[in-house]
Parts: sequence; structure tokens; C-alpha cells
Amino acid sequence: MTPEEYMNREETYGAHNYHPLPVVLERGKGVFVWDVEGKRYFDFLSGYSALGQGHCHPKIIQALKEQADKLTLVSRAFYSGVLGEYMEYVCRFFGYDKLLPMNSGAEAVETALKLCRRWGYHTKGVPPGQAKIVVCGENFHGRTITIISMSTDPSAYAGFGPYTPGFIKIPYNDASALANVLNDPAITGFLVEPVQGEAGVVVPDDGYLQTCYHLCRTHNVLFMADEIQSGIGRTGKLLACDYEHIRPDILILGKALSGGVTPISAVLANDDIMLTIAPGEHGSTFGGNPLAARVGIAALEIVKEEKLPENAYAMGILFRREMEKTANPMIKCVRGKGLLNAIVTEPRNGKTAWDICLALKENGLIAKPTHDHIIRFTPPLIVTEEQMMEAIDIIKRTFNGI
Ligand code: IF1
Repeated sequence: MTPEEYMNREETYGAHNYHPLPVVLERGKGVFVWDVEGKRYFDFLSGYSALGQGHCHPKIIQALKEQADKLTLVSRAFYSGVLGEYMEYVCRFFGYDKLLPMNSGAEAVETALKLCRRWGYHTKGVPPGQAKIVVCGENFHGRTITIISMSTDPSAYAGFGPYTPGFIKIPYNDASALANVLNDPAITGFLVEPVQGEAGVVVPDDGYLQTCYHLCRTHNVLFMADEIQSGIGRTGKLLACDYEHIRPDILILGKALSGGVTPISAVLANDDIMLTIAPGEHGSTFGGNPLAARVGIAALEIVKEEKLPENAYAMGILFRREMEKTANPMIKCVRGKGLLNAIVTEPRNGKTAWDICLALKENGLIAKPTHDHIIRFTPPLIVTEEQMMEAIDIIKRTFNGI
């Protein structure tokens, strides 16, 4: 089959809820993927940051294979030996009392919202049904109806109403906006991405998160960090919140928690919050399955053993420094933290970010625009300096060639 035949088949039988770059991938290893014709590419999207450990990391695949031959699912109607091991490992890894295992990032965000409301009623004493949660403009937390009810992006929410009530939207990176709303005693939580991914890798001012954290402390409001994309080493620290030395009351993880091998997400919190949900009040068929538990442990061990946050920190500086040196009229600015970066492009001669991504593909690197003019570059965190220099050369040549 030709790539076109693969693409036409997907168009024929698949919902049209994405507009993929015209490349058909067949194999992945480390920072590279190969298409159905055997052409190699640097993967600079890495599954929207889920593949922090690189494609098909041998340690994770080994864990997957071993567990797949033993026990893949018991549901939570019964105990499984490996789930408790995973829960203890992750709680100690991030420093929390307890973990609630889910599958997708959106499910973990929904879980955090339920937990925050429940804590508000149970502990803060908010009247039943009155809880409010503060969220930021330009946020992206997933695609469920409640999560798009928090969104300010029409492409995420338009045409899907009616919406879930109980959310207050304030501008991102503006702590005074948070201070101005927090006097409302019905507010139980503040949900924030430490770096906004979908918005185009928007890094808030230094101190923003810390100021918001302390405002939440002062007003007895839970500080919830959605680190599904920014966490697990992506921004050059284990968590993006680590830059500001704050510990979220509720920590939301996903994506690289599994190294891109199987959907794994998690909500972490201490007992005073987590235990406000009693048995039978929340759950998921696959949440905490033995396969995910074994994969999750392996994925996190790699983060430590291969020093992925440190490498992301160093390679991110290299990327931004080299791209900032590139004087090209289409490069408006480069921004990011660790290996969560984006180039804001300036359309010229009718050429857009999409055209740049098509040209990058021809030159052996795949990435994708977010919004019309921003290209996100999120390679696996295992990328070496040599590989990064080769990829930067491709990016520079592509911009200069356009
Ligand atoms: C798409 C974005 C990235 C996320 C944060 C929760 C979720 C995501 C901070 C939900 C998911 C993915 C979803 C994917 C595109 C991608 C994305 F552009 F949408 F925003 F990475 F930046 N919180 N992000 O980034 O997790 O349910 O998908 O597992 O929906 O198009 P999920």
C-alpha cells in the first residue's frame, strides 16, 4: 500500500476529528520514527509529550511483555499485588499520601474536579451543589463536556453545550485576577497548567505559581496543578511546580507516566483530601490495572535512572539558544521551559506554520502546529546533544529554505 492508500483508508473509516500531518508511521525507537516507506524522522512531538522516555523503551516494553503474560486486568473489585506496589512507588516518588489511578488525562482532571468539590463540601463546608473552581483562560485540560465547560477556546467548546456550571475563568499569568475572586467562600479550588501547552507553550512569569499557591493557602482553596504535559521531567524539573518550590494540594499526571505505552493517569493528594471520596463513589474499569501498574513503575524508574529532567533542562537551553540565534523573518520568537518549547512563526509570502511542518517532514523531522502560527517542539527527553544539534540543523535549514 502507498502512504496515500493508508491515509485514504483512515479517512474513509475514521471520524474526522483530527487533521494529521500527511505522514504514515510504522515503527518507533528512541527519538526516531520510520514511515511505511522506511523514511526516518526525528519525532519532535513525541505523542504530545507522552513519549518522554522515547519510543518503545526496552525497559518499559520488557515490563509490558512480562506482565502481559501474567495478569492484565482484575478490575478494582479485587486486589492485585502489583497495584499496591505501583501506588507506593508513585506516592513516594512525588511525596504524597495517596494516588487515585485512572487512564486518560481527561479522566484524571475530572477526578481532580470531583475530589476538589467533594473536599469543599465535606471539609471546607461549602453548601451542597454550590462549589466553584477557578480556571485560567486559554487552558487545555481535555475534551470531556465538563472540561470544555472550563475552556475559553471556541474550537474546544462550541456546539457541545449545555455546559457544566461552577467554573470561574480568570486570565492566566495574573495573580491579582486570582486574588480578586478568592473572597468568594464557595470557591474550593484553583486549577492551573504550570506551563500552558495547547495555548502555544505559554510560560508564566517567575513567581506566578508561588503567588497563586499562597493565595490559595490564605483562602483555604485547593491548588491543583495539571502536570499531564508539563510533568515528569518535561520542563527540566521533575514537576514544573518544582521551579517555584510549591507542592500542589492535588497533582494531576498522565502521558509520560506510561512512557507512551498504555494510557495511564493519576491524581495524587494527601489523606485529608483523598479520603473525602469513600468506596463506591468513584472508579474506572481499567484504572490501576496490573499492566499499567508494571509499565508505570518502569516508566518512572527510567526518569530517575536516565536523569531525564536534567537532560531536558540542558537540551532545552541548547534548543532555545540555537533557535534564538537563527535570524529568520518567519521566526517571531522561541519560548518554553526544558523540552516543552514552541516557535511562534510570522506567516510570510502566504507560508504558514503548517507549510513549515510539511517542509520539516520532507527534511526528516515531524512536529505539528498548535493554532495557526505556533509550532510546538517536544522531543523525547532522552534526546542526546548530538541528536539535538542534528535536529536543530534540520529546523534551521527548513526555515531558511522556506
Ligand atoms: C488532543 C493539546 C497537548 C493536556 C493537559 C489534560 C490533557 C492534555 C495539560 C488531556 C492533553 C493532548 C490532547 C490532544 C492534543 C494534546 C495537547 F494540544 F490538546 F493541548 F499536548 F498540548 N491536560 N493534551 O495537554 O489528556 O485526555 O488527552 O490523555 O486532544 O488533541 P488526555
